[in-house]
Amino acid sequence: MLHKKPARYFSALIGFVLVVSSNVQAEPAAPKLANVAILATGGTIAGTGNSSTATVGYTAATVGVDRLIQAVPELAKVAKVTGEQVFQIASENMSNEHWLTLAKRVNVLLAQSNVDGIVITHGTDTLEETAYFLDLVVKSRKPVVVVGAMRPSNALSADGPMNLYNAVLLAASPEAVGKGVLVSLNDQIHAARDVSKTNTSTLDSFKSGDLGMLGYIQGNKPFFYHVSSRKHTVDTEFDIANLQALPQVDIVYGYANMGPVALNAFVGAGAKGIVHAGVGDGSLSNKVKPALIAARKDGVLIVRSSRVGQGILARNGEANDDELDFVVSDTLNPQKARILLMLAMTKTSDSKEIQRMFYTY
Ligand code: DAS
Repeated sequence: MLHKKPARYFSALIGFVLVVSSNVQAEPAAPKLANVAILATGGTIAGTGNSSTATVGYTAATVGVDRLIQAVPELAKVAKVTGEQVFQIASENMSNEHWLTLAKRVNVLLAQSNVDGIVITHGTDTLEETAYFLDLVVKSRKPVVVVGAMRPSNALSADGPMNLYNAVLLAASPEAVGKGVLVSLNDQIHAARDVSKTNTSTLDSFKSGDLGMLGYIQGNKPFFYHVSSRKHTVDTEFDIANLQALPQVDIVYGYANMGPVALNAFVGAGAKGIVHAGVGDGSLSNKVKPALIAARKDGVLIVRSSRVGQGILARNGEANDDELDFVVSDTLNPQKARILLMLAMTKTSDSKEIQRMFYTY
């Protein structure tokens, strides 16, 4: 009888183990984190003030990319990040050469299978310009997010750490793939084409005006409500891979009593294109119009834009663009019209072709 008992107990034990093991769920494997490369260029997000309440009059571009990353250990929960100090400048000093270097580096990294997205930390002063330039020349659908801060890194309630966290989270998210270059500050997601810095110092400075932002970042997730209707990244005709320089394009600012001096100085200094940031719907004063016509006759490309900042610049509205052979900027502000005109001129000098580009990007 005894020898039968062990067999009975043994089969019961086997049964028990089988029941338990079938109910024990294997720990779900931790989700694979995306690889996000952080390219640092300087700016306030890397700035320091001489006190925690100094939100103006601080020094930009003093904190290196490794310290920016160390300051936000939570980044490790949303992505596997690497850091690279591409520049360390206040962004008012950003140049065409910086843009070409940065864009080429971005395209090299995005072509690598071990890079899933890129975050660029940047000063806020020209952030919208760098973002739009990249929007036109990055040749990948992988997310590229440009981020800055309105307060220096050591300020009370500095916005940089959370902006950086959100930017990395966004760059690591599948929802951001194929959306073009994005700008994220203040829990918001903006398209590079339409966002501008609209306030000299407040946290909500970056806005997309009438055309609207794309969405929010909330509770560690991006929420998109719109997509840009204009072509960008892999769908553009621009390629800077072998470009060593961009054509010289300058902006003349419109105001009451404006004269032709600035315009003539730019043309005299070799500008190949002029963006006229006119009053209202791009109106041309009687003092400036002859100089613009003369510049056009000398082969300088002229784009009529507006200092107003919102709205469509109507072709043949305030000037007979067909007769004058001018281009209009559509809804691009002057600083972004300059960027598109520079890239357009790497492809053609035909004003009708360039006008098509302003209605495409
Ligand atoms: N000088 C500003 C710049 O680097 C500081 C900033 O706002 O980022 O753009």
